[in-house]
Amino acid sequence: LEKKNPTVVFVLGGPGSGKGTQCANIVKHFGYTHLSAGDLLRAEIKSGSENGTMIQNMIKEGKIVPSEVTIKLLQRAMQESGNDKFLIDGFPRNEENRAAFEKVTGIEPAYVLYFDCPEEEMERRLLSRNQGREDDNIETIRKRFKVFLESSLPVINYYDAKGKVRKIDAARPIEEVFESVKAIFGPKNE
Ligand code: UP5
Ligand code: MG
Repeated sequence: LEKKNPTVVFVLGGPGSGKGTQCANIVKHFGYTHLSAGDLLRAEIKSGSENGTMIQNMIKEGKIVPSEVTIKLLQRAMQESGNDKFLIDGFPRNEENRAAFEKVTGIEPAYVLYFDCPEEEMERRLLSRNQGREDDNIETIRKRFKVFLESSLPVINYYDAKGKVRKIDAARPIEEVFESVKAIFGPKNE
């Protein structure tokens, strides 16, 4: 029965703001399952699926993959997890993503973590990440920043108007950022 009403927290913020890093910490302390939409899309490329080439091209250009593709991957991962508490990292990235997810799943997020970080800091982090991501080059990084400002920030504003955004200053050391995250998830859950 609980699985019909899962708890979902959207984890949003610009490229390199630290979403993945902080989600890993949250998982350890608070028993959530971490679903990175970007990781699921990259796994789909590697799996050799029929959508792989399309996804790869879109990621290289910093563009947002069609909702139905991403939502299918998220739904499958939620079902396979067996959990009922999810951090959905890097999704929804535009209004269409947001509306389609609500319509298809019937799920509204409990709240939205927003990792707020200046572009120059995010750029530094991405350029020194060195994990072989095809979108971690300066040309694609600039495109990702533009898409974030134009398409993803409006989603954050939408949830902010509903009182659901928990904004965190992400331009601090990892441990300090996590202290702020813990204050939101609540010591009672630790
Ligand atoms: N780092 C982290 N925190 C730090 C801190 N406080 N101080 C110093 N360094 C810190 O961190 C990035 C780097 O910074 C790491 O080296 C880390 O050690 C260091 P990370 O935690 O990986 O940041 P994150 O916000 O997760 O950055 P990421 O690059 O994953 O964000 P994006 O939003 O750009 O990437 P994502 O994987 O979500 O999406 C990639 C692409 O997939 C998109 O551009 C898009 O093309 C596509 N996509 C869709 O189309 N639809 C979706 O729904 C999702 C993705
Ligand atoms: Mg990430």
